[in-house]
Amino acid sequence: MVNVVGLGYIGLPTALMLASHGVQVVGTDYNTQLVETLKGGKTTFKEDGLDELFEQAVKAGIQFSDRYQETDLYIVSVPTPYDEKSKKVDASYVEKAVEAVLAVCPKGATIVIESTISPGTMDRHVRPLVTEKGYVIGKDINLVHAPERIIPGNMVYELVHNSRTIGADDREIGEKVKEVYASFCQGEIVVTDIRTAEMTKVVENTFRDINIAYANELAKICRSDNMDVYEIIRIANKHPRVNILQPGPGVGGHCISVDPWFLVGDYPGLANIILAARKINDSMPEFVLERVHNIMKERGMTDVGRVGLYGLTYKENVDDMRESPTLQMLESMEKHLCGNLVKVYDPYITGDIVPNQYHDLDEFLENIDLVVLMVGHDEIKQNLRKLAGKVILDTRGIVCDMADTVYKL
Ligand code: SAJ
Repeated sequence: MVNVVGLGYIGLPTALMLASHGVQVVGTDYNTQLVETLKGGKTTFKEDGLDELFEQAVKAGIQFSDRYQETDLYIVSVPTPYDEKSKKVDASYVEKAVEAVLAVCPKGATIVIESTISPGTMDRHVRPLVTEKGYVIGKDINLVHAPERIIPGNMVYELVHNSRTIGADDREIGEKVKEVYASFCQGEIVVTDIRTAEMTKVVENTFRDINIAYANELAKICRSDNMDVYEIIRIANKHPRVNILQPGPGVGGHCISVDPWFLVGDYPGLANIILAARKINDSMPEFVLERVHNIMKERGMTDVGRVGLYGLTYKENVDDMRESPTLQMLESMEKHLCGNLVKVYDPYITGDIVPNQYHDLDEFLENIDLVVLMVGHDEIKQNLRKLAGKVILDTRGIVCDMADTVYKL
């Protein structure tokens, strides 16, 4: 039996996937409300294919509990934020989860950490917890790091088809854990050591952050000299060895905007491009705000209350608002004392999160003159005609219209 600890964005789909492929699974989370929701037959976030997977897993007998189970294999998937001050990984959730597991697990158990951790986290934060209990690592308890790679919006597909990394002290244990993942994973599963697995995961997300920062810097350069950054990236990407990502209003989510900080925190003075990229991406919400200000000035608009932000989530077609550029922009607006005036709408956010939030696209559009497209949800892509007559600031490059009412980043 596998006890999956932490039933969030990664733990839940992983638990469901294992269960629906014949593995006996108990999913544990200390959030009793979340466990009750799952027991009541409902998933806790929206994701393509997740409800279907949930149904299959329930049929296969998955169980949910707020208790840690006594078993021989644990998969820990809890948040790893970064410490605001030191920029280093905040491993406290991982530590608490491992402590809870160690309190119940039998000797010989394997603890797999799936959460993203910076290189050396296992050595500094996890191994001491095991040895303090008097256990010998590799004999009484085995430690493994198997970072996930799935992208929100396409998680279910990627769980099955992506390649995976398994980091283990001991090759044999690595191979055993590989077998468990191979129950559903059709991609290549590479077995390596723990530190390599830790570093590889952080390196992957940092690569994407740097690439997006390059696109964002190009957007600023092109804006300053009246060039079309989208057209330039489109043409440059026809080169067989060039693949520049897209500029946007900032980098959100709990991965790409967080993981590079681990390297900055752990290797100050060495992580220079990485730090610069973080700063560029973090500057984007303020850059969009400046664009709004300039467009309003150019068009003689004075009422911030007629400005609407479309999209609250950190990216398209997900309901996740963590580190969302829109929320960062609203924070900036608050500093300029206009944060509570602007109107906001997102089809994925049903609760009331910010002031002047609408829950109907038509009603939202009726009440604004300038719409800032912060997120390219399919909903707006399918309803672009509804924007007729509005001034549009498109931060996602989704509007092809060349009218003089359409502004790009
Ligand atoms: N973004 C851009 N321009 C782009 C692509 C993305 O501005 O061209 C923005 C998005 O709008 C969003 C942010 O970047 O705000 C991050 O979104 P994302 O879709 O690039 O990535 P995440 O954070 O949803 O998921 C990433 C993925 N990592 C990589 O692609 C290297 C995923 O595979 C990881 O599993 C995930 O992080 C994670 O959990 O670590």
